[in-house]
Amino acid sequence: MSYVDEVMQRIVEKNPGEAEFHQAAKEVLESIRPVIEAKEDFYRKEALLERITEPERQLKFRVPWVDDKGQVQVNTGYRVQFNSAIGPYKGGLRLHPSVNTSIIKFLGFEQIFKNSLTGLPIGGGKGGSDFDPKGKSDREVMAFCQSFMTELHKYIGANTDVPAGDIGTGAREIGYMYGQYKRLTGLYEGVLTGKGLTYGGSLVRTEATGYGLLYLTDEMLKMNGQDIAGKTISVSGSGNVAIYAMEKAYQLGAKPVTCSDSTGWVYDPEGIDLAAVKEIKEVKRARLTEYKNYRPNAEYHEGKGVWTVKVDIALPCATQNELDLEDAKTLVANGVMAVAEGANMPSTLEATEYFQKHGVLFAPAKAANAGGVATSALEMSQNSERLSWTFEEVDAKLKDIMVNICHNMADAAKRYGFEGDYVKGANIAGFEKVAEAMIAQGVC
Ligand code: NDP
Ligand code: 2IT
Repeated sequence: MSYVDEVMQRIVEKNPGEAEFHQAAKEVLESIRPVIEAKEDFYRKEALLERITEPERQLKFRVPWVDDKGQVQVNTGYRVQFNSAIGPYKGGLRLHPSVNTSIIKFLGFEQIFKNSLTGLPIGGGKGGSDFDPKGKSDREVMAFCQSFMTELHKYIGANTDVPAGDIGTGAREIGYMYGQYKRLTGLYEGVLTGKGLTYGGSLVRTEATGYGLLYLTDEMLKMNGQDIAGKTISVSGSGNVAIYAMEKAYQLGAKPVTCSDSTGWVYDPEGIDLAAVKEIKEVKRARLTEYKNYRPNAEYHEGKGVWTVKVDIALPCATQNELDLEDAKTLVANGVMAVAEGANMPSTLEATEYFQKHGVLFAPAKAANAGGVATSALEMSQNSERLSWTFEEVDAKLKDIMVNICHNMADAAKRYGFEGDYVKGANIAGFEKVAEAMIAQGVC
């Protein structure tokens, strides 16, 4: 059996029931197969694939807190420190009831290659909890965050592991966690990113993932002789990534016509009213059902459905496996020309293959959404030098990074004879740097 197949089989056996982790590992291992097979004996002897798919450390801990009724609640906290070959562990904290070991491991594994693609010195990690911030009071969220950090602070630091936001973790949660870290350690350091601007945050970090997604999409279209201006876009989600993806889409002359949350979705043929979505989601923390109050002529539907709308470009920005084979078939039948993933692993493997077989330009998550973590790394740089850069400076760096990622993924695919296969290209380019660093550092 080939080394890649052998390791894939071992991953499934050693990590039973971890479907999301298997899926993420399979995509990466299949993509880098040509790199491994070119030097199979060498990689096998180094056990490089066994090492890179085994987290350096996995933490799982109890998070007790008291709700507004005086009832004690218990959640599970996670931090997977996956790979530190090229820098301190870096990656977000997801707060969502679905969080489990498999989800945190898939996210941490993806983060290794994404962070490598940014060209910045950051390793891969991820964490979170099955705590659901939805419907909780600010005091309850603070109680949870303080308890979560009371355990987590022992394992993180500005030079060891730097968490950030993800689903359910925004500026409010990062603030509460930062305060608790500072209180417990006495350190005022860049241990978290996505901080508020008054205490070490970076301009553009809030917008970075969505803006970066559009910078990369724009460049991918240009590389293929197309222009983003005038295109219609379907977006899923209405959180941090979705909102700033829509904002940059408008700035580039495109028109987003859909967005969604876990209860329903909106189709607004005139273009999504971004100010309304910001108010509903960022200020009121409410449901998209309210969108009708702002735009009576827009359609609101319960459940799932953004991928049924005819558009030129689809940007999944909600969660993993939200776009399956049936959705891909509908999008292709409706003439979609490009898909770029704002969320992590939003397309199933079958959907991804279908897009690629049907000539759709497809930018995988680890390239397309790397702008968030890249700007987090820029926040770390500013914290280290105790200076803050202007909006224009950070935005220009972000754009540069996304354009570079776009060309690197295209070039790596071409080098191995898979021109236009950006999934292979992104995985290969991300892998090469980490593998070289791991080998140079010996058996560790
Ligand atoms: P937010 O919590 O701000 O928003 C998430 C959005 O997705 C909400 O609209 C939410 O709806 C929806 N959503 C989440 N889970 C589900 C689900 N199971 N089913 C349906 N809808 C769901 O998170 P972000 O915008 O930060 O993250 C979105 C995606 O982008 C995630 O995959 C994340 O890992 C990825 N990402 C985020 C980065 C960042 O910097 N924030 C960087 C790179 C990637 P509802 O509110 O109803 O739950
Ligand atoms: O998935 C991701 O890249 C993030 N949630 C952002 C991580 C970070 O450290 O900014």
